[in-house]
Amino acid sequence: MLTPQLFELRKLKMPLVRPFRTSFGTETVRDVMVVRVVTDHGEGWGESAIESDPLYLSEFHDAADHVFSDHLIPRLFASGPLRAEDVAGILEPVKGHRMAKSALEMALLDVQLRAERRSFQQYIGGTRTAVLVGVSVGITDTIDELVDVVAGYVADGYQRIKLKIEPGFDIEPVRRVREANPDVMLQVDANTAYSVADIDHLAQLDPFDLLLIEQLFGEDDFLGHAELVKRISTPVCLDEAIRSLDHTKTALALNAAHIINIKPARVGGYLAAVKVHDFCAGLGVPVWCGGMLESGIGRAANLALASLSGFTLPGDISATKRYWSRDITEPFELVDGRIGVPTGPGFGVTVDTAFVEEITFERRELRPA
Ligand code: OSB
Ligand code: MG
Repeated sequence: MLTPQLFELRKLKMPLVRPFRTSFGTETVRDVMVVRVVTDHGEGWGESAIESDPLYLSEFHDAADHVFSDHLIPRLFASGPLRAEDVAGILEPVKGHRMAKSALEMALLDVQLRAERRSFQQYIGGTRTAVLVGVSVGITDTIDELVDVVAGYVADGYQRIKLKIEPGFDIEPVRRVREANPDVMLQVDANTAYSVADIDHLAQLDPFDLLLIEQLFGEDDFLGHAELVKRISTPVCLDEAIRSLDHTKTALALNAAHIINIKPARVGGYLAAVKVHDFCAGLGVPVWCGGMLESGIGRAANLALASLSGFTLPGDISATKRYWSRDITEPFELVDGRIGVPTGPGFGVTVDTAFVEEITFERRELRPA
């Protein structure tokens, strides 16, 4: 059992090596929110994956500041000695805020597994030593630029490319990238930028042999996606819609998706993510691990998660140099299109605390009242 003594919340400024443009905005410098917990059994790190603005999902940094200090962390302090497995239940009375909850559970899982000298991969029963990964490519000013950027990633060894699309940047970019890369595994992600009125237009993507199309419509539009499934031959995948195991069950019961993108933070944590994986595996539904442009902390955990056998499609878990010129942990490298799964205790990475201190622009400490 662990007794948390201190939660330290930090926001870090991390410049991306290349601006990342999606249908909801462009990021050039990412504000990364990390949590360090100190307990009677040592300390651990978690990452929230929350964005600065509520443009991907409703959670955003200023709201997280408030919910961490006034609602979530006080409940953990008040609960008495706990295990990481108890966190979701303790925080359950607080509605939503799943990414914030995930960061806290993650930090405590890290402590607990380090104390037990077990890796997160061992704990969840992941089997692969390295996982096949892809790269998520942002919208560019011109299609020529997109083709060049994709060529660079293919030259790096990525076998799966995801293109961000939006109205006005969809069929032609996909056509050109497919022509230049006939054998690459190709998929697209709209981050909710379309509506059911666009289905006939989007069906023009069918000839390009896409692995999947991700979240075309609104996060709550299960019926719209079910309509899409009927009218398009490309497999349909959901991202923003999948905020819990219940959302997953709903999506699959309504035939609103063939494939599920599992983002641990979005479903409330890594333990919930394993449950979504298990449920999908039981139905033979393919899943893959999404990414939130995480630092090495989140990426380490995502690699272990993606080593579970049901993750049959490549994840958005790219090598460090695709995101950062310098990360806050040791870097991850791509070898033959794969990245090795960390094997050390906890999430298996060492946080460079001096560098973290250098790039911190906000730091708060929360202690028991
Ligand atoms: O929709 O998958 C998404 C990044 C931020 C928010 C949403 C998404 C993404 C990505 C990045 O596509 C994937 C990655 O981390 O490599
Ligand atoms: Mg997505």
